[in-house]
Amino acid sequence: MTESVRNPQDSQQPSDEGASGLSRRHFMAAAGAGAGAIALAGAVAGAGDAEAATTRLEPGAVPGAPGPQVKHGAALTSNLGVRISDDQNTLRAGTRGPSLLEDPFFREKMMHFDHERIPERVVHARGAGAHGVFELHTSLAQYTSAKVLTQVGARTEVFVRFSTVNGSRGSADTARDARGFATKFYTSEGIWDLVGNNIPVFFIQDAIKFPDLVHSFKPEPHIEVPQASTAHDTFYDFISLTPESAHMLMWVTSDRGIPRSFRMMEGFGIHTFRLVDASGRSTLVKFHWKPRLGVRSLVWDEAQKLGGVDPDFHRRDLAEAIDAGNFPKWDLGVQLLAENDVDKVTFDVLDATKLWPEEVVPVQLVGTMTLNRNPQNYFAETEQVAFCTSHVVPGIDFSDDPLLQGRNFSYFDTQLNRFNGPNWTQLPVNQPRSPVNNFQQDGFMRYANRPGRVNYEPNSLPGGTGHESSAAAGGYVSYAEPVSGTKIRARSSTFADHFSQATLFFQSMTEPEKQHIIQALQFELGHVTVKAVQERMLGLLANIDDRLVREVAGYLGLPVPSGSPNTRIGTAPSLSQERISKPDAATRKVGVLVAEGVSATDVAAISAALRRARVTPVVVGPRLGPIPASGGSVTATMTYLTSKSVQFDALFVAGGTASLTSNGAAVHFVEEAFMHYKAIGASGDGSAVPRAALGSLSREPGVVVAATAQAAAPSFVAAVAAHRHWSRTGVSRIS
Ligand code: HDD
Repeated sequence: MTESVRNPQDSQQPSDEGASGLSRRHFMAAAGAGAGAIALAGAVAGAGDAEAATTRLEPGAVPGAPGPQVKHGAALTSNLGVRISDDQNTLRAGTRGPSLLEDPFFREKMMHFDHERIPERVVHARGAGAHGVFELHTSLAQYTSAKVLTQVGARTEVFVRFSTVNGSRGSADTARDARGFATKFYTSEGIWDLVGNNIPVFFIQDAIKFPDLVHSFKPEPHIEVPQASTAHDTFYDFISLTPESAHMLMWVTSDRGIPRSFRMMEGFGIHTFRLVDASGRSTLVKFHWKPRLGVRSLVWDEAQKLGGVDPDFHRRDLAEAIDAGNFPKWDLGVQLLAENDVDKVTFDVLDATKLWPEEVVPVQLVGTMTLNRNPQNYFAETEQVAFCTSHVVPGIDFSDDPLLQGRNFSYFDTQLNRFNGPNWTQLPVNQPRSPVNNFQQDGFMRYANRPGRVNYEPNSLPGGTGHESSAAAGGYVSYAEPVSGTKIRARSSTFADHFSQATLFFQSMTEPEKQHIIQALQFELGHVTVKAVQERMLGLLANIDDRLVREVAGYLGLPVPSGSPNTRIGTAPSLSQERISKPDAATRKVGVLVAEGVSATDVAAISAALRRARVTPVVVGPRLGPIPASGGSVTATMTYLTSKSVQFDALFVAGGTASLTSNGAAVHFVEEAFMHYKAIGASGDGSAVPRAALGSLSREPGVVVAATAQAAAPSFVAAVAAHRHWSRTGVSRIS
């Protein structure tokens, strides 16, 4: 192809189809040709049958893995497969002359780079994902025809994406926020997306308020501040004027808003859905994910520091756990309510700001999800995965929850924005594992194209396949819900109680959990600069709990308004993560602090005891590599410079390290871990370090000291399993 250097003054600017010849059209044609093998696999095999023109992967391809269609050879090539002879220098007129516009390799590379980003998700931009499998152990055949919920023992492939809601893609994992918990089930009957959060209720009742809610919590638009934080005027202006948000506000300001790990969060489908059986009978359902590791959180000071020390804390934690074979597991639970029983509960089942207390409607566990494979390519899998609440399979249907109804529109729409067209269902991570067959065609980046002349239904010409399926043959039939009504913009009066469940939640917390909510609101409202907003927020809190509003108002230096909390609502212990989580040390990370002269025996003994409890010990030393020790040497993989206490669940100071008392960073490790209520262990003269850091407090709960590491190990592991030691008395003095 002949090319010429264009004069930059030339009025005819080089276009996409300009001088280089590497036009957009070429790329699309190339994508179509290169991908033909997968696109046609089903068509060729199944010509004339109902599976023609499917988008299934080639046999042997890793489902969801990036680019099974791209052959990666050893030689560098252009996207068109031309081998590259020099990837270090642009083509230029003489070694010191100007670059030539003709250079097709430079232009292709730069054009591609310039277009690398797709729009980040407007919410839930920052996330981490993993592949896994869901296995059903208890059939729900009595309620639904969905095979994923009825075929006991069937293993359904899943992809899960966890996320924060507020921050942009590069923000920190540990911000205070709800966490997204979205699961894509690749069922034998098509894709089912359960797009939930780690909190069982939502801020608003009607989807029409979602853009306002999101605008209010995102950075304020004039100077785009603050990032990934709700602690600012506009959010509380909106919340204080939106009393239906009171319940979710309690959850976000509780420990649930700062999880220790994605692996230690519950997940909730939130809305009421329907299970529909083969005869068309509907049962209302709420979906739950119960983590096998219990529900655990960070403390706020730690979460903030982690935002700087390790903004990737949660994403790293998930990937490392899976790499280490510590596959996180969740049990899938359902709460079932007969359609006729909706009047027997005190809340409206269509109101997403309400939960069904487990004490009222028990959760039945029906299956287990295991995440066992990390993505191979973040962009191809975690970024390109596209969830839609409207992705359901036969036997699962929607309720009339106005938030869910609005979501069913929004997710399709947002994927069009993210992928610039409707063909995102052909991306490997989004492809159903069941056959696809219809006459939709063309559009940006379509690569699985149907061969032949028939592209409509009904048809009779050769090559035209595709028939409708009855419910008995697996066709999706919507629940035949009788619907009638006056066209109206109004909410049911049964949506009006905004505070009872907020009070129920607060009252159900343990004392430390209550304190954390109070402190979180002191922090959040302490950042609000408009007094009227603070006052309105106090008015809202006054309707939740007397002590809550008193302590927050006192902190803000404002009068306590009167309210009328529903104190007779009682408690629901299932809402308290402290009450529902059993002690468990498994998969935690412990920093073992060493110095020159440390006892190698102690380091070996504590490391072995921790590993037996499935805890990962990490040796932290004054420098990396071998550290001379008494009885040999130990290897430090982190240092007092490259790590901070917040990266560990607990610390152990091995014997032979008394010299660390003069190492300010090491002493600070212990001081800070204590302030974050973490287990601290020490053996031999290593106990000098907690003494130097904590003084008389070194006898507080969760501080374990013994002559040898072997002697300290059982109590120390138990202290790690307790996760945090809230009954410490000296924490506020240190902080
Ligand atoms: Fe949403 C993303 C969860 C209400 C509109 N949402 C998104 C994700 C999760 C949730 C987990 C990220 C999915 C992923 O990892 O790709 N959203 C929820 C929950 C809600 C909720 C649990 C309340 C019960 N969302 C909600 C409403 C609307 C949206 C009311 C609009 C009417 N959500 C979106 C969106 C997003 C999204 C704009 C942004 C990126 C995306 O969809 O794929 O469409």
